[in-house]
Amino acid sequence: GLTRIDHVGIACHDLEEKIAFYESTFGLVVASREVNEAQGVKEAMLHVADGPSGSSYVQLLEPLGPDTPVGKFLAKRGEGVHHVGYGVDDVAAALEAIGAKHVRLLDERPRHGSMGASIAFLHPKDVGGVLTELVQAAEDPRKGR
Ligand code: V0V
Ligand code: CO
Repeated sequence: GLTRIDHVGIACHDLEEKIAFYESTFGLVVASREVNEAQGVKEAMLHVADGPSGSSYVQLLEPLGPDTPVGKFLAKRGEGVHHVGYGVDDVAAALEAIGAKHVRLLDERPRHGSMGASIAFLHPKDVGGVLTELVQAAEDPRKGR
């Protein structure tokens, strides 16, 4: 099952500007910055809290181009919440279980996510309009960071 809210993904035009906003407004601290070519994003994870099953973050997302998931989202809807990422212990097992429930999987098998995690997305049209991500944290880096 789901073990925590791992992150809330927020689409923005200017990553550096939004990082500065979250730092100065909420006092959050950047835990990681990455470019993920396969996902078409430049992203930052800002640490929010640690819990018994791992940490939670705000993920700020800037598109690498207009023809990417976040680029298309920004053109259509503007800046705002793009997806919710839930923690799972085993993303492959979660995909199998959820795929059997008539929820379309955008990823048949796990892909590379932020901070070494294994991730997979579920179609927003099958989750009440919410793009949903499953996140299996890397063993070492994410827990208790
Ligand atoms: C699109 N739609 C959304 C949505 N994006 N609804 C809710 N939340 C979103 N984020 C709606 C859109 O309004 C359309 O509905 C419909 O889905 C089809 O959208 P589209 O604009 O035609 O775009 P598509 O179909 O080409 O692509 C949409 C999907 C795509 C969701 C399939 O964005 C995707 O595969 N996303 C998964 C990968 C991703 O998002 N990567 C970036 C984050 P109407 O208007 O027809 O009703 S990477 C990340 O989080 C990482 C690395 C990490 O956490 O580690
Ligand atoms: Co994400």
